[in-house]
Amino acid sequence: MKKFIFSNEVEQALKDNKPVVALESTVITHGLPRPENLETARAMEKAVRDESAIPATICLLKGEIHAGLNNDELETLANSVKAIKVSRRDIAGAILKRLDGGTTVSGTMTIADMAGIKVFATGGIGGVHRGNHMDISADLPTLSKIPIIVVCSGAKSILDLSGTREYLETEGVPVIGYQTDELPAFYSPTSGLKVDFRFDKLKEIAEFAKIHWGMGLSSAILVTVPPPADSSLPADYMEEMINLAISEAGDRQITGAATTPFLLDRISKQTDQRSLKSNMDLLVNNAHIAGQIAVEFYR
Ligand code: PSU
Ligand code: MN
Repeated sequence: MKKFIFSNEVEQALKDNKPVVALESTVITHGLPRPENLETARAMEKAVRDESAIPATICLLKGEIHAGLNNDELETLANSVKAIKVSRRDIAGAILKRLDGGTTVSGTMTIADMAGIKVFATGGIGGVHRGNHMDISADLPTLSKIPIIVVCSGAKSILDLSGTREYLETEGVPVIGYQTDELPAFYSPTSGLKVDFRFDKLKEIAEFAKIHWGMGLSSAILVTVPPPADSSLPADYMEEMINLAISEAGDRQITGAATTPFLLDRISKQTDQRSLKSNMDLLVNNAHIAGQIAVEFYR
């Protein structure tokens, strides 16, 4: 296995058993437009630091795996027009072909696990797509295999949320609500679906993970956090916007890995960028919560 390139502070924190939070990078390369992508990536790193944890943004640069980026590297990634979207199946190919890559939730979890990181923040996980039920994100089977706390705002409402919820149940991935009884639907705090357990204190979430993994269970723990109230959007309005975008994707025959980035871009345009603002705010909020959970976990 090729060695990773760690930032100095990530390497030191891992050695000293200090709290580290992994951050994904598909959101930087494919999920957000420029320049908001770099702005958000920096804001997420700052949010983790504000909670006294160390951010480890994970990506590939010229075929080398990075965990923790300096300013120049983050900028290079954010401006890389040729960066590919790297899910777990793509890591070896990106190494061999010396590519730049933004890692998805499944790609980031795979690398974070090799590095020994236990907490990870993202916006939303991939899931079961509507319409094509064979289009299931690699994020889901990866969540069933890798023991890491994944802090997110649920899965995007562009997905079949109840199908996604069922998949997580089948695969034994606990779905926790932080201060909510309901699975958030990314831009909206509500989805009509229940979480498995609600916890109001982050300390309880860290304890939950220790008990779960202490029994030898090796799945991830999905911690879902509602989007911040001041920029969240009503579920029925978003449903309308999403249906529009999905029908356009169908007309244009967008499929496979291109589907999620296409839908996000369309929805942002249709909502006058209100969905973009909501997306950015919830990413930063989730990074704060993940930083606090990491601190609790390593206490
Ligand atoms: N959710 C977002 N923005 C994103 C993604 C999800 O708000 O950019 C990315 C994540 O990296 C996730 C990936 O892992 O999309 C899922 O892609 P797919 O559906 O092709 O598996
Ligand atoms: Mn897919």
